Amino acid sequence: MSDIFKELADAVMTQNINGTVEKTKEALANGTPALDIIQKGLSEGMKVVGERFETGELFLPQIMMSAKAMSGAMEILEPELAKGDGSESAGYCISFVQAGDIHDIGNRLVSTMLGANGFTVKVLGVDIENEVVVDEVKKAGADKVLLVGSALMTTSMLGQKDLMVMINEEGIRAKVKCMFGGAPVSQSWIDEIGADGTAENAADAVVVAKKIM
Ligand code: HCB
Repeated sequence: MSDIFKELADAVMTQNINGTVEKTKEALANGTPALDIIQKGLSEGMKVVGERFETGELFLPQIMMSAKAMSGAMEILEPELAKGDGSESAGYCISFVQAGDIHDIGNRLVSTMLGANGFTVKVLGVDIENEVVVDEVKKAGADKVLLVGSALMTTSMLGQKDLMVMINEEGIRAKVKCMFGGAPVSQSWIDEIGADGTAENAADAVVVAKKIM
């Protein structure tokens, strides 16, 4: 890992809120692409934070501080990521985090990247019940709608399976493409629930979204 990416990851890992923002500004000023700052730096730090939480080395208040550090950096990076490529509309998306789940950092990132790559994105936010998603699909004027759902917990991930059932029962499956992601989501889960795709990160999400739409 290059020095700047290591420094960004370290700043998140050590809950250094101001340091994360400063390092992000420094990296941008040096010409580092915003997406690299996130994927090669900040997200790597966040991965370690998650692992240390799991092994009991870090506790919830520390994760909250790391999340605050990353969110602070994202406020600077989102306008950079949102600078679109001027492409024609790639389609309409509804983006949300499953009910019971408030992890929004990854979902925000994916939504911003889709917006920057020609998609019109309606962001519903966190802790969204499946009924709300289905209502939004019905309300959408578009012929085809891409659902961009995130779940960061094994518990909230189960809501994705229920959503697929509901979409089929409501008779709207033909107009909906379903891309689900988040740390516990795997391709085998996507196959099991009959969704259309998943993505490891925000850049990959754009590629998958364009492919399945
Ligand atoms: Co949270 N938490 N957390 N947490 N948290 C996780 C998710 C655990 C895995 C940590 C662990 O145990 N190792 C764990 C879940 C375990 C499980 O279910 N198996 C966990 C837990 C247990 C909890 C609480 C229950 C803790 C408690 O209260 N005791 C609680 C739950 C609250 C709730 O949701 N009801 C909780 C709370 C928190 C916060 C508030 C402190 C904070 C969230 C702040 C926020 O989001 N505003 C937090 C954080 C930060 C994490 C970790 C450390 C990082 C998540 C993150 O932001 N990653 C996470 C550990 C981990 O994920 N391994 C931990 C960085 C982003 C950029 O990555 O994976 O979200 P991402 O998104 C990627 C990728 O998945 C993909 O692209 C994104 C961008 O690259 N993607 C998609 C995402 N969505 C997509 C959709 C698509 O269609 C396509 C691709």
